[in-house]
Amino acid sequence: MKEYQFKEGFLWGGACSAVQCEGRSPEDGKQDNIWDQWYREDPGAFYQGVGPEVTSDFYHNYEQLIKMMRECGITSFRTSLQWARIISDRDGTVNRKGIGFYHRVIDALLDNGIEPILCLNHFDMPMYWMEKGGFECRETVDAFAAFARVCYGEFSGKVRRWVTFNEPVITPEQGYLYLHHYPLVQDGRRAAQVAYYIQLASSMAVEAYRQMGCSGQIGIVLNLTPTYCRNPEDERDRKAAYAADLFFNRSFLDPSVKGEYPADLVRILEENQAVPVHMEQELETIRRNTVDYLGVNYYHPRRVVHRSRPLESGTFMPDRYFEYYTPENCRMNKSRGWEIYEKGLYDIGVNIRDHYGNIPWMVTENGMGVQDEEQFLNEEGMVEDGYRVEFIKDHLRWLHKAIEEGCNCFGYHMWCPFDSWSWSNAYKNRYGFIRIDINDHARPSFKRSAAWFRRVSDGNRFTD
Ligand code: IFM
Repeated sequence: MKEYQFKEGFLWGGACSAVQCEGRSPEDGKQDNIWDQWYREDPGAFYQGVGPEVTSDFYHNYEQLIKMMRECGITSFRTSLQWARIISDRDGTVNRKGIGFYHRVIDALLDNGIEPILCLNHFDMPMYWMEKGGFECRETVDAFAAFARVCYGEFSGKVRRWVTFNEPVITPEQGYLYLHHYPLVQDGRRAAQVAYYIQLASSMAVEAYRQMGCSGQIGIVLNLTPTYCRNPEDERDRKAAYAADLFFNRSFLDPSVKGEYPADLVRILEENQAVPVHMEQELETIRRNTVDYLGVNYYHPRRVVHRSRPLESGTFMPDRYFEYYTPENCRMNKSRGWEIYEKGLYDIGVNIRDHYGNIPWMVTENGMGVQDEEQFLNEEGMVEDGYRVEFIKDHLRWLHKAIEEGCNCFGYHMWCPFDSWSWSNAYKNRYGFIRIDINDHARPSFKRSAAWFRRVSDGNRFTD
């Protein structure tokens, strides 16, 4: 039997986002965000027509869920602050009731011995800014920095770890290229502008944190997806992987950690007349305001090969430079259609160690979404999710090896401690240690994996 021991103080916990757990709950004056709007326009776009109305009902049920999370061994929890719950309009009017809700959540977390980690943006653009163009509009960037200041002013006395954006690449990628998120646009140039303004907004939020003299740490959460090419002997395949890495990993990793965009990414954007509108002073803000730490969301690798024929597309798409392929015999999480490749986590750690100054980082999301979990209910009504325990162990082994080899990882968070709503997939895939019955939100229940995670967290170790 092998024992995997983690260092004292290693963070064991979980993450969710405001929209995915709170429910719309507009009774405190929350304004609509893009998810509320999209659901109103097209409920059929959401799995089984389930929209953001109720989600896990955390807004009403947070005390119970927080207590249950602690019982699962969760000692730190990341959620996000909904911009549209805290700020009511484009004039920046602060909604005291929204602020009050987040104070109550933070206090409940602290009372239960859970460290809160707050994220300022998790895909939840308020409609009052979307109407102006969202992150295509420079004014939105200033408004985001102002929102960040309000949040630090209110909560930084209680919260020591902050995150500017969760998975910032998702907005340009899914909202402006691949038609999976609102506003469902396909335009490479607009995507590049949105990506640049989100990076600027993140850097300005870091700047504000330091200007206000907050004494904790501020980071960014990136969904780093290690990119592997089919044939490393083939230069065309290596180039394909290099380009995909530039678009989907380094577009935020380099400016956030090094303060600079990769020269080759800039060259590709120039070749495609897709360089965003920018000012020298903004680039200076990005240069000067790099993050204190990095959050890494890891689910699956990216497998690419060189293009066999040119992409036929009216607009500039990153896919001009590569094609996807699925290796034979790879293991898949069939519910999600995502490859399971645990070593990717180790490769990420080594890359951060060797190319990004070994900046402190933590796994901010990892997890296994499983469809139709009802089939695993035992006679007592508990989900027997041994597959989840195996999934986590397989990833932790590689993480442990990375740490033994000098990688500076300080924590591991699961997505998500309780079942949560997932964008257009709604409640299709379940991730939690705690099951949410969407017909009876008041009766969440533990899955088998909950007790296992509690033992890992209590002992700071697990055994094979
Ligand atoms: O639900 C999402 C989350 O919002 C961001 N990371 C991946 C999760 C699972 O798909």
